[in-house]
Amino acid sequence: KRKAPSSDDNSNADICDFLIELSEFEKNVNRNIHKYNAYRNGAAAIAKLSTRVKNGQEAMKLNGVGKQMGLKIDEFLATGTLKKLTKIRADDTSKGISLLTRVTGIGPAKARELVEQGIMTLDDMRNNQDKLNHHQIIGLKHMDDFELRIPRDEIEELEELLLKHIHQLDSEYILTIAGSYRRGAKDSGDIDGLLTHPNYESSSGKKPHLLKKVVDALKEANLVTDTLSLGELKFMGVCRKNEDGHFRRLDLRLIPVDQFYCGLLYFTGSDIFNKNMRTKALEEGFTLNEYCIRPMGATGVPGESLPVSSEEDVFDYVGMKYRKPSERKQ
Ligand code: DCP
Ligand code: MG
Ligand code: MN
Repeated sequence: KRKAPSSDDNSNADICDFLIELSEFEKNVNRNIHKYNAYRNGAAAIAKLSTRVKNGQEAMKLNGVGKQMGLKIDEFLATGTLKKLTKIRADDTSKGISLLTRVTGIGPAKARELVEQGIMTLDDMRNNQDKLNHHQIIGLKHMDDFELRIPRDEIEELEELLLKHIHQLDSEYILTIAGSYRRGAKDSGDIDGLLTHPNYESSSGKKPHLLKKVVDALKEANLVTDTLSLGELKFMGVCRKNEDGHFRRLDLRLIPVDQFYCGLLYFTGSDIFNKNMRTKALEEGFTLNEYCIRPMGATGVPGESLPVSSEEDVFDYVGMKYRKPSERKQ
């Protein structure tokens, strides 16, 4: 599950926290993605301030904070709470949906469906596993572990172990751990592994065995303990460094070599950085995604993918100065 951005070490952490709580409510209970984004953008704008917000009026000067949010900030500053949140927190349906969506594999729709059948607690779920699919059962089983952050040094150890077993299989595989880890984070929510192989190009057609072989070998080595889903190009599952370790969420993506650097750029993130870079690319007449970068023709139809042999190449095309992974927060 994607975690809400951490709001600690900012002078308006309490305000950001209540905005994030409202955003989660909009996403999970109301399924209103616009309001979800609005609250998140508001929280992000306020988190950047270096001084304490004095009132709603002041907050409304920020891009992303509107009248309604300004009024809520005033109520919060005056009373220390928010009537709307108090109500949400006391509502059984909201409480149930918020709890159930913490399980990986359970989205807002499934959570509501379960809550409407009277399944409101984790124990209710444990007693009704016939209503869950394999992904959801594993998500429930490891919920506590999956909510823990993964320390950087553990990912370093796992990287070495994964590489060892993958190279025993075929020394030509290339594995890179992307995501927040590659950006230098001190801890991560999950492990995002990118896998490629010099013999595998986007023109060479499907090579389904390339990923499955790796997953099978990692299972054999007891590093991978569960599969949540496995496609030709994407594995979502669970790994563990040894029998005493926590269970960790591991994603592996198989990427053709010629698309590797666009994939690496995308899966290194952050998501906000990606959004900004895509916007810049569009302004410069390119369309950029996790696979390739293409020039936009005059008719708005993208042309052939451009050759890319490093992340720097993509920065060059879109006219941005290269930024190291650690400089890609936004
Ligand atoms: N990504 C994106 N847009 C999304 C989801 C993901 O651009 N909506 C990209 C950028 C992310 C990367 O994929 O950095 C990996 O996704 P994660 O959800 O694993 O995010 P992070 O690795 O950045 O953070 P975390 O430590 O929470 O895993
Ligand atoms: Mg990640
Ligand atoms: Mn991930």
